[in-house]
Amino acid sequence: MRCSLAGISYALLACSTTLAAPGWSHRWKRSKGLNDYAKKAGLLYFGTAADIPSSGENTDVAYQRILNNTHEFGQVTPANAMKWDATEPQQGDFTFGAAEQFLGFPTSNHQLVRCHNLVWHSQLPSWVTSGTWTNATLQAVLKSHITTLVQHFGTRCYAWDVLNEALNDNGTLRQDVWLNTIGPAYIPLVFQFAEEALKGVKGGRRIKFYYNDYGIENPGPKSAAALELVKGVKDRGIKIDGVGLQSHFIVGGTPSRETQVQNLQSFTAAGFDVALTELDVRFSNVSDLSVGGGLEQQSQDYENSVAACVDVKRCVGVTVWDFDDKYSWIPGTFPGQGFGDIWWANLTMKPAYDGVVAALTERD
Ligand code: 9MR
Repeated sequence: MRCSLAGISYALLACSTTLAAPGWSHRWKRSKGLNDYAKKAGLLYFGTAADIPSSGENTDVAYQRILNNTHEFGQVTPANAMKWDATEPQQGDFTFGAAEQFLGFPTSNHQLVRCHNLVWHSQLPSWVTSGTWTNATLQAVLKSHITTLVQHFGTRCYAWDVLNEALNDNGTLRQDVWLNTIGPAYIPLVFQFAEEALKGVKGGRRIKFYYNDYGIENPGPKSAAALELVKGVKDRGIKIDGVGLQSHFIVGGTPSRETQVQNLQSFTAAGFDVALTELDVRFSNVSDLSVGGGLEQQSQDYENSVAACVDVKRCVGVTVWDFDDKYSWIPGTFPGQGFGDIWWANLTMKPAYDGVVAALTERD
């Protein structure tokens, strides 16, 4: 089948063959959702990122209805609201308004929150990237930021992505302000600062600390380097609980279920939890969805990824990086690519939604 797309509503017409596939007509009658199926399959949650409050999602009633439906999502991740530029735009001037707005609903709704993130090379305010730092002054900046955020949000965070994307694709450490100023020692240090901050958080030891990265879903140099990185922290006796595999995939280019299982097990065998933290499967050419294999292949790619998590004992959950195309980060970052989510922009489900359900209900 070929879906030539000029826009979303046209996409639905063009792809009606697939949308009429078995399962589609029953979706409206379902009382259960992805989080229900995930828990039944042994996962802790099925979750999504949401870009509240900056994207307009918070005023989109139809979007909110799905986001807040705990049958679908038992976990949420703030796509931007807790990042450094949002939380410490000026040195020592902490602003939690956006993050608090994000947290409003999940808190009352008992959805777990994967807090994202404490240390990253991107979305840093210019006072960090253009500052004149010594090793000691930059360590003090890191310690202040990490301590303040960990203690402010406390156990409202089920988990923290303490460190995000510290590796290059070849497995070497990424050159950024942290590495260039402090050296590789910054890595155990940021986890140490996060652990020390827990002394000020009642019940804080239960907050899970993660290293989170993309391109580590296949065995290879980057995945091996991520394993060494997390082992290096753990071997120093510093708290680190898990590895987040972002899982930003391309239709037809997604690693197989077996490959993902084998790769996930390399981390769990070393004593780490794992989670798929930012899953999406994008089309490389939005004007021709047959490239890569079409909607059926996208569904299969989602199914393989979620099934891999179900297959691995310490894979705790799967988070999609927003659930519908309307708010996807993909077209902005990869022009001409997109439609990577499990709902279309008009909030109807794609075959990919059924792929996720199939993975979660395989053993029923
Ligand atoms: O979804 C986020 C998008 O709104 C931001 O513009 C972008 C800036 O880098 O970050 C996106 O989220 C990223 C996440 O924090 C880390 N992994 C990759 C995600 C997609 O770029």
